[in-house]
Amino acid sequence: MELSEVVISRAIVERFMNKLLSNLKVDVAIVGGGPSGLVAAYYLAKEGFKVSLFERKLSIGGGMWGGAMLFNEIVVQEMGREILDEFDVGYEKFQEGYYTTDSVEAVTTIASKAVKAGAKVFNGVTVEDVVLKKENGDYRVCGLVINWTPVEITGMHVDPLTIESKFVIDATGHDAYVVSTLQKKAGIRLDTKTGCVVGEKPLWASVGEEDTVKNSREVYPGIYVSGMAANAVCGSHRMGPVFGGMLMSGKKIAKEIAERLKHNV
Ligand code: 48H
Ligand code: FE2
Repeated sequence: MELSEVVISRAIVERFMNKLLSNLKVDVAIVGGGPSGLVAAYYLAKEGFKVSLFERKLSIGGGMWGGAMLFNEIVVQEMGREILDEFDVGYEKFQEGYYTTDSVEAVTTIASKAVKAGAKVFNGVTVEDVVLKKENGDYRVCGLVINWTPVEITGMHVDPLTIESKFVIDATGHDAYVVSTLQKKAGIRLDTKTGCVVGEKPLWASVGEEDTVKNSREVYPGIYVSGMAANAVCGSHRMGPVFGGMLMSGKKIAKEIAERLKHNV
């Protein structure tokens, strides 16, 4: 069969436009395709909710690809082991309570499960802002402001598009980009001990890991933080290359958001 270049182009344009059109209004819009964002996407999509995930880079996986100092192995402690089992990620016991997994296997397996569960990933897309509106007298985050990453990189003055969502998850890692931008621009009070983005503390594996899960919550109406962004916003430690907390963080907020969506609260 003689291939038609026009058909190939039309197929891509039409399919992409349909995908984008059907994701302009979603239940949950996730910013960042690192481990916490991907795990949250999986559990929410599996429950049947409409989930889209926006990732600035071409690849999803965030800080998990490189293991530690490019040694592409990661450690998952007892806390995250149930998620490795649920996702069927292979791992080996190193010693009591410490498991290791190949970081490439972890990223590809978790990402594949999230996509197969129905989460739609838009890569190469940067979230530059949120939609903030007054509803019944109170402000609430109601969606995302998106643009192509190359537009951001080149600094071209091109206006963005918007996504409407019932909940937003800031899973942008150390920068906590979405919540930081919201606080800077809107001057609002976050649900943290200072009312602001408190900032990340130096490395302490145990405390950082426990806190990542505790801090994964709604910090302003309509917006949750997960993973490293949760510790950056709430002011706790980084933890180094141990990933149980990242995985459990995504699962925790997915469960909370799913309950709220089910009961419409
Ligand atoms: C679209 C964006 C934007 C934006 C950023 O950093 P991540 O892997 O995030 P987590 O929290 O799931 O995992 C953290 C983990 O990787 C880590 O860094 C650990 C455990 N560190 C410990 C330590 O001591 O250092 O992924 C965040 C993703 C990335 O892929 C970014 O490209 C993406 O979010 N992102 N996407 N719009 N504005 N900002
Ligand atoms: Fe990190």
